[in-house]
Amino acid sequence: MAVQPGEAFQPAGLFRRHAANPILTADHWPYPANAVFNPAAAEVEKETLLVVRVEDLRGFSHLTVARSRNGVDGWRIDPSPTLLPDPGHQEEVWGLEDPRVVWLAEEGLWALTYVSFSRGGPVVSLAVTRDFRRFERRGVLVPPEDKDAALLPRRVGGRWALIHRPVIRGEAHIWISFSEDLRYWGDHRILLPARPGWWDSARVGLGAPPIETPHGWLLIYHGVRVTASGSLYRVGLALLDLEEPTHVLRRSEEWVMSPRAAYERSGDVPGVIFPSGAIWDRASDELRLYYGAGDDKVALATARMSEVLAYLEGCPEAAS
Ligand code: BMA
Repeated sequence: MAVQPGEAFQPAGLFRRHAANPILTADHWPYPANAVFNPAAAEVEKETLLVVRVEDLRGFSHLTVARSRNGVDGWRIDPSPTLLPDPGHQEEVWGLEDPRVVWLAEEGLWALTYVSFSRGGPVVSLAVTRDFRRFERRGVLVPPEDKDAALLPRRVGGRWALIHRPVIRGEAHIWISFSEDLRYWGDHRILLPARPGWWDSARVGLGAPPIETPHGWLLIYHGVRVTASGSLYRVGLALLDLEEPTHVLRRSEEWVMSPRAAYERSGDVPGVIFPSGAIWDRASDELRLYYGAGDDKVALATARMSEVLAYLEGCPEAAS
């Protein structure tokens, strides 16, 4: 297979950019939009469903669903916004951003965590849905500033777990919190800290929701370094213990994806790869990673889950 632009530069060689990238842009949209990016991803009725962040021409975001049989092309996009900010919810005044979606088997519901942009700063909100048409808002989970959140799809030790990224004293680490009822959250602790001096020194944040594998919960996260020309968003990996998810088993020292392709180095915010959804096809071993590129397009990279897990097993243990 021909090497895609930037392919040769990916450490570990785990993720391959899809030849059809970028797979969705504002030009595909059925109504005027500035940018489409940072989508949640789910497999629904044998189709790939993306909940895409759409930025309108005022600079506010909302969420719109796109469906495809193969997850690459032939997208059927809702003709109008699927989930708009609700004026009845003060925290949504400046829009809805960066959704993640998880199937909660116990509840028989999809849980959509997204960033509501409030006057007090960004916060994480939860909405649940059965059909991606009607949504029930469950409100804000923890106080601002908070972003980059997803639930674990099942209880661990009898409790729900939320992985999220508050900013406290200017520090932006990935945290984990627990709840009996998906409403009141506690036992907050740092899970994956930003690493001073490293490629992920300025900020880290959860990318796709954690994936349960035989080796542990796979975390795909973004790490940021601030450079003379702005922030550089790259992708790293970690593995959490299945029943004690506060325990980080492994963390990649190197990034596994970095903005190299032209569509990642251009856009409204050049130099950003922002993974937000992943689908693992257990039968074929394929892991599909959906990400925002340059804050205005949706792109796709694929990997073999067996290779990702073998790579992580070779990574050092990480103190949590
Ligand atoms: C983060 C979020 C993302 C965005 C990224 C890069 O803080 O706001 O929506 O993709 O910055 O600009």
